[in-house]
Parts: sequence; C-alpha cells; structure tokens
Amino acid sequence: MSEENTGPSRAAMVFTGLGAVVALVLASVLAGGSNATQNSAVGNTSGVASSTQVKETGETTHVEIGVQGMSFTPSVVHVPAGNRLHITFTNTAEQRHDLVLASGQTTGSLAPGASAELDAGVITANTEGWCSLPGHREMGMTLSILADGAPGGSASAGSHSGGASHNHEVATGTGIPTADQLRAYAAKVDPYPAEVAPASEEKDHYYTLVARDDIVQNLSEDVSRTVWTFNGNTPAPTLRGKIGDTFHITLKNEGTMGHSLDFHAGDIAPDEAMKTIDPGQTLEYTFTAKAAGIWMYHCSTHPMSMHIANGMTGAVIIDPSDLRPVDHEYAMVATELYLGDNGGTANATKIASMMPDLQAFNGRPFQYDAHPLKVKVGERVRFWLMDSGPNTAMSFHIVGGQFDTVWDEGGYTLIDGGNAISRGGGGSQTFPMLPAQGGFVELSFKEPGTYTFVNHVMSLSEAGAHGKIEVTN
Ligand SMILES: [Cu+2]
Repeated sequence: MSEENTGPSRAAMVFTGLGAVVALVLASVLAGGSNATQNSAVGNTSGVASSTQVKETGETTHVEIGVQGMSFTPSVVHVPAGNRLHITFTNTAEQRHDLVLASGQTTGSLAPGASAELDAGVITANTEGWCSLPGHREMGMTLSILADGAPGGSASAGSHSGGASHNHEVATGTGIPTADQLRAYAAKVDPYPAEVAPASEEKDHYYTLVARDDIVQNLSEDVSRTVWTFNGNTPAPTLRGKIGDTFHITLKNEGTMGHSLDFHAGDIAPDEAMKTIDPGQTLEYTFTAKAAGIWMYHCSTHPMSMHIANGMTGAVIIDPSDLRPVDHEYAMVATELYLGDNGGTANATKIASMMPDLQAFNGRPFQYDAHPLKVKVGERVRFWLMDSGPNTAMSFHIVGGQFDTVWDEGGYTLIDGGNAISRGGGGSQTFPMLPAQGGFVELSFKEPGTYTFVNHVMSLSEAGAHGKIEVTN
C-alpha cells in the first residue's frame, strides 16, 4: 500500500511548480486513481492535498489486530474516510511485538498474550503501521490502513507482503569504515581470543549464557554497531567437550526482546529447548554430545538472520575420539556484518539481499591483522573453522600455506597428506564452508614469514575476513 499512498504525494510535490491542478491530475493518474477529474478541482499544492478534504464523520471504527507468525491479522484494515480509528492490538504470537503507526503512535513492546489500545485518530488518507522490533517490518509485519472514500481513492487490498519494496524508510546505512580505519581501531582493542584450550576431563559442563541486545561495538573511531550477544561478546564463547559429555546450559534473557538458543551439537526435539523466552526469563537447555564436530549455536528467534547478523552465534567443539595433540589450536568463527544506522543494529534490507558490508573472523574485521597469531617454524597448527553466516560462503585459505590434514563435517578427508584409502601425497588449499558448516585444518609452516589467512571469496577477504600469522624460527 505504500506505493499507492506515497505515489501521488511524491508526484504532487515534484510537480508543484507547474501548478496545483496539473500536479494533482498527474498525481491521480500516476496513482492509477479513477477519480482524476474530481481531484483536479482541488486547489491545494500540499502533498497531502486530497486527505485534507475529508470531513470528520464523528464516528469511530473499532478493529482488533492480532499477530500470526510475522504478520498482523488482519494486515489490511478498511476505515471509512473521516472516521476515527480505534485499534485493540493483541500480541497473539509467541514472541514480543509492537504496533507503530506512521503518525508515531505506538503500543509499546508487548509480551505474548498482552493487549494494548491505540487511538489512531481520524483517518483521512491511507496510512500504515508496522512492528518496530528489529527485522520484523522487513519480514512482513506491516499493517495497511485504507481510508475508504478518501479523494484519490482508497487503494484496494493488493500485495502487502512486506519485503524490500516497503523499505524506503529503512536506513540504508552510511559510513562503512575503510580497511585502514578498521585495522587502526582493531589495534587499539584486545582481539577476540583465537587460541582455544583443550577439552577438560569433566563429563558435565555447566554454562550460563546471558542474552543482551544493547552492547555497542566500535568498529572504527567514528562507526559503531549495536551487537546482540551471549555473555557480552560476539561470537559467543567457544564451548568444548568430548563425545558423550553433557552440556547443561542456562539461558538468561537480559535483553529487551525475545531470544533463544539452538545448539546444533545437540540431538533433541527443538520444541521446548529452543523456544523463545521473554526478557527476564531463564531456560534450561541440556544436551549430550553424541558426535564430533565444530557445531554452530545461535539464537533461533525470528528473524533468525537478524539475530545471527547482530552477533548471537558461537561454536561448540566436540573432539573426535582420535584427535591428535598439536602445538597450537585456534578457532575462527566467520560472521557477516550488515551495518545499519551508525550505532544501531544490522540493516535488515542488506541482510535480505545477502550483501554484507563486512565480514569478520571472530566478530571484528581485520583484528588479526592488528594482532597477528604467532607460531614457530615446524610447529603443528590446527584451525577450527566455522561459518556462522548468516548467509555467505567461506573458503578458508592461508596464503603460502598448504593443509596436510583436513577434517570436514564429521570426518577426515586428508591425513598427513593422504586419505583413509590412499596415502597419495595430497594437499589442500582451501577449506570451504556454507553457513553452519565447519571442521578443522592442520598445517606446519616450513619457513619464517608473515602468512595471511583469508576468505578466498576475495571481496569478503577485502571486507575484513583477513588476518596474519607471524612465523618465526
Ligand atoms: Cu536473539
């Protein structure tokens, strides 16, 4: 409906200099309205000319709005032009929502089951509402309020599915820091710890994960983003154990909206364990690791792409039973950044179009350029790798290095330059991952030097998925 609504207004403003009558005729024609003649008589240059002609009827239209999934029900409301609109909004969905009108009126964020009353005032022209929780509007939570009988014509209920075409008011984000600016800032702050400790001997692991959605991460001197976190950082802590270990997770929601957990390392029904909990609530999530791997975990509250892109993801390493000791073990969790307004959360339109501004190993672009990993010639190094996405592929490569051992999603594809069948002297140049895939690679460096590790999807390497390894004698 925004198309029908904004079309005549914009056209009218553009053509103001040509005279009001011409403008409004054009406006109506452009809007596809059938009553152009009627409108042409209106002598008013305002962009909302037609709506000001509507007289108050003194009557009130009451509507009840609910929520199903990521849609308002109903999502289109007809109001006789000139009537006052009174909305009873009940959040009939399973996570928090609100209803904001274009006028700025809002119900505020409502818990599941809660209701609020909204007096939308006298409706003289088509207008709209939406849910302002991050990503929800882009997922289709829009409400069309159609002023039946208003000059210019009330749009008929056409497509109201949300999506990119409705995002003209969503910030497109400005000021993406340059690589140099990102590196300069990364040099001033501690890097996310890349080295991972071996699995403990405990058979039961107890963790509390606190969800928050208000932590600001500076990317450069001038640009920051709000990250959504488990335990205050993104990625969330890397957990580790062995096959057969039990993980006892307590999720505490200290955020402002619903959050949840999905552990790929667990093999359990998602209904209860993965449910979204409200701010202030806690949830116990217990699983026993039955299979080795580096497993993604993430918030699975809709829209998941938004919760993951804002940082709510981490890894659980479950050691294969035949894992060999090495000199260094690092974990790299790759994530994409889709910058919204400066200081704000990720831009849902960019997420939906899968065009990240930046990509990072362990949450901050270029941080291991600023703080290189340090190893010695001949030492055996293992990189645990996971692509947390939410959307793009990762092709992990070390410039100047070759992997002689590769463990990919459940098993070795290469051991010491061979595989399970043939010790044929093979090597590997990249470790490819789609979102939520992972494994590890091993290598040793034969000569001292500065090696770089990159996403060999080169544009994403240049956008931050890039780090250094200093190899010395
Ligand atoms: Cu979340």
